Amino acid sequence: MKFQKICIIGLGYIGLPTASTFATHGLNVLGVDIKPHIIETLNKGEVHIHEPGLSEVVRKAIQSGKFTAALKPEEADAFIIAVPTPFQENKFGEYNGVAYKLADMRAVISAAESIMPFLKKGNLVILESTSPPRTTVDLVAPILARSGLEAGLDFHLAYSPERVLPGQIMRELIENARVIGGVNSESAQAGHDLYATFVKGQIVQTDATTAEMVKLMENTHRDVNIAIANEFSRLADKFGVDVWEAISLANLHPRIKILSPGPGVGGHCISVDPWFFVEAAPELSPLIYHSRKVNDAQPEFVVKITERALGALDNKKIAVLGLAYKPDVDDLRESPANEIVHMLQEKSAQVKAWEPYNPDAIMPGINMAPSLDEAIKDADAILLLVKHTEFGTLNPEAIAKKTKARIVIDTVNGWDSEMWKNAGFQFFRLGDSKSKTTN
Ligand code: SAJ
Repeated sequence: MKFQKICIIGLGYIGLPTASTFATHGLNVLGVDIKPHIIETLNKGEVHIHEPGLSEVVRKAIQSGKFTAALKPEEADAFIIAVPTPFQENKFGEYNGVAYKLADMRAVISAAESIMPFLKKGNLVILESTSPPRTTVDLVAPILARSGLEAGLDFHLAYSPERVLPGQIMRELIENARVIGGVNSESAQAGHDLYATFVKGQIVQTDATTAEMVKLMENTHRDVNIAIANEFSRLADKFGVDVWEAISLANLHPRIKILSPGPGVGGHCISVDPWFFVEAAPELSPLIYHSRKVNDAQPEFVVKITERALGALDNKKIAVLGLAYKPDVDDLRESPANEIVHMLQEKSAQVKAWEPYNPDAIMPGINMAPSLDEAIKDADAILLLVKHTEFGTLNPEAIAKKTKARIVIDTVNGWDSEMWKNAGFQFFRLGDSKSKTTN
C-alpha cells in the first residue's frame, strides 16, 4: 500500500516524534491535538516537550512544509492514534475485596470519534496508545463502524505499540523492532507498509490483540522483575546482607539477570500498564497485582531507612538529590521521589530538593532548591533518590565542606560508601544492612 498523506491524533511524547519522523521521510503529515497552545507552538517550529533530538526533526519537518499541526483531522490515507491512556482518577475496580485501578480510555474514544467522519474506503487506522487487551476490536472498531465502513472489509485497522525509551526516542523509533497487529492479515500488511517508511528494525505482523498483549507483557515483565529486586532489598535489610553485592553475585549465573532495587517505579508506562491486565482479568493476575503493590510500597521503605539514619524526622532538614522518575531525564511526573518528599514532609521533615535536569520545575508542595549547594548547605542529611550521572561524580570531600550534614542515604547504589565514610559521613544504603554499621 502507498501513502501520501497521514493524520496523527495526539502530539505528545510518541505522536510528535512519530509525526515529524514520517514528515522528514517524505509523507505529508497533519498532526492533530486538542490543545491550541501545542498547535500554535508547533506551527512556529517550536516544541513543547523535551526529548533529545526532537526539536531539530520537528523544525526540519515544519520548514519542509510536509508537517502541519491543526485542532481537527482531515481526510488522509492513514490515521494513527497516539493519545494517552492514564488511570481514572477517582474510580476503582474491585475483585475479592481488592481494589485495582481502571484505564481512562476517553482520549482513545474521542480520537476514534474524531477520525470517523473522515474515514474512506481503503484507509488504514492504527492505534498506538497502550491499551487493555481487545481495545482495537472491541472499542475502536465499533466506533469507526459508525461511518458505515467495516474494519478489515472496507478499511484496514491495526494495533502497533510504541516501545521507545524516553531519552532515546528519536533513535529507537527508527531502530527498534515494530510489532503490527491487524484485525486481519491485509490490515497488518498495510501497517507494515506504512511503518516501513522509516523503521529500520524488523517489522513483524500479527493480530491486533496479540500486539496489545505484547506491549503489556513487556512492561509488566519489567515491573514484576523490579518488584522482586525491591523485595530482595527488604529481605537483605532484614538478614544483614548487602543486596547490591548479593545481586551482583547472583548475576554471575549465566541465566540470571536480577534488575536493580530502588526507591520505587515511576513513569507513565511501567507503573501503569500492568494495571490494564489486572483490570481486564483480576482473577488471573495475582502476581501482577502484588508486584505493583510491592513497587508502590517502596517509598515507605525509603522513609523507614531515613528514620533509621536520622531518628524522628520532625524538623530534620533533608536535602533530596533527584526528583525525576529515573536517571538522566527531566520528567518529574509519576516519580517515586516526589512521593517520598511528601511522605517525609508529612513526618514534619524540612525538605529541599535539587533536580539538575529540571531546576525551575514548579512541584506543588515541594521546596525546589536553586542549586545543589543551596539544597545541602543547612541539611542534616543528604538523600540520593535518582542515579543521575552527575550525582555519581560528586566528590564527598568537597561536599563535606559545603554542608552541615554528616549523614548520607543512598537509595540507588549511586555512591561508594568508603569514599563518603572517609570524608566523615555516616553512610546508609537502601537494601544494604552492612552499610548502617558506620565509621
Ligand atoms: N527501575 C528500577 N529498577 C530497574 C530499572 C528501572 O527501579 O532495574 C525504575 C526506574 O527508575 C523508573 C521505572 O523503573 O522509575 C521505569 O523506568 P524504565 O527505564 O524501566 O522504563 P520507562 O518507563 O522509561 O520506559 C519503558 C520501557 N519499557 C521497557 O523497558 C520494557 C520502554 O521501552 C517503553 O516504550 C516505555 O516503558 C513505554 O512507553 O511503555
